[in-house]
Amino acid sequence: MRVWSAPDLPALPGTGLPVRLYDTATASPRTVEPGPTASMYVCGITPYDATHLGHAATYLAFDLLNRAWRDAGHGVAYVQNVTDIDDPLLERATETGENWRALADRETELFTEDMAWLRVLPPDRYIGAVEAIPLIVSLIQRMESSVYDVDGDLYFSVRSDPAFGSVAGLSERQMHELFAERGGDPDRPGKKDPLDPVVWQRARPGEPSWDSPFGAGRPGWHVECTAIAMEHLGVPFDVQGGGNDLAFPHHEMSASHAHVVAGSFATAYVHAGMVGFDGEKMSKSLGNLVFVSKLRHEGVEPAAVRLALLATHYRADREWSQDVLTTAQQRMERWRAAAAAPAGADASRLLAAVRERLADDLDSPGALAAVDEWAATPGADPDAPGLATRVIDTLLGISLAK
Ligand code: 5CA
Ligand code: ZN
Repeated sequence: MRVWSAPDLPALPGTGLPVRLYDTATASPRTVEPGPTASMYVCGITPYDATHLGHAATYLAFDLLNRAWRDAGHGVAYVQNVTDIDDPLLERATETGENWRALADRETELFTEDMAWLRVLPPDRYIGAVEAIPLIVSLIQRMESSVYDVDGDLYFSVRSDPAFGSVAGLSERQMHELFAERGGDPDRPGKKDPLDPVVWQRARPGEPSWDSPFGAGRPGWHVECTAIAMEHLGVPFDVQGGGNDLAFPHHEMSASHAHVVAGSFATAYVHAGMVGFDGEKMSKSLGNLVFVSKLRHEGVEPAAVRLALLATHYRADREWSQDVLTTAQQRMERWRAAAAAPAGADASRLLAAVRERLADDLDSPGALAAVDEWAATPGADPDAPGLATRVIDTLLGISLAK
């Protein structure tokens, strides 16, 4: 897939701190200690509708991590997928009469434009499920005795992985509820365990399919991310990321698929909170979406959208509203005024404070408060506005230039 262009990262003096992240699997904050190259896999979109502010918030969270790791002196190997073949995409294409491939291409293109507009650092590898089918097929072959056939569909036996359940840490009851809610088929007769997910779905009439040693069909969802992450990062890699709606079943299943062939998957599982609107999770099925492209076309500044989303900690569920945006716009004007002044308060203290806040589980509200304080403090240092502008740009991705 074609990736979007990277924003500039102005150089900063010194280096950032090791980053502590809250890991869902251990239910605790821990310092992830990557090697020279930190590696992260962030689940990409299912391209059947435009990027909404919930998607944007999740990708911004991992953009902060990417920036913090680079600032700490690491290279970053960043892989993202596009789920360009899956039930919701085919259902939408059928509803609207559009070709599924055309729909996926159009929405993927829109997403990349939205990400570039928001100054999100692009992944190094941006891989569609369809182009990954050969990888997925060979992974399923390596899963051997963990995979079984139900009327031509291949399922993964969750009980073949002794570590199954270790990512999301949920009770059996919670797992059953979420599996049914999020695309699973617990009641299908012939399955060994109600939680077993499909890894290869045989061809259905009217649906696209690809040849494989298991017959014509298409890949399951979880195995897509396992295959792409294993091929393009190798295991273990440092961080598996996404919104908290992916912890179970998606990240649990993806990890289990990898466990049975390679013994490991990600070192830490990091999850962003859900963005809501009108009191509900922003979701395609609820139809309560605020699209990034709509704000973009209305002439809203990307810096204000970033600032609005970063004003809340990435792990917190939150509500989007016009007020949240207005508050961010006012804040940005205060920052702009301070950055345009001929002199200001010592910005090396600001740099240290922003680094310290980001290293603490990407505490963006704390980092923003440090900028507020800098902007409100008078000072005589002529280098301060320039350095502060670079700190805000490189570490927070917010360009104060109009
Ligand atoms: N293609 C799969 C992942 S492999 C998928 O979940 N696609 S998605 O388009 O539904 O979501 C893309 C990303 O946005 C996921 O990380 C998801 O957790 C996140 N996301 C979806 N809705 C919201 C929301 N309302 N708030 C925050 N993040 C969200
Ligand atoms: Zn995924």
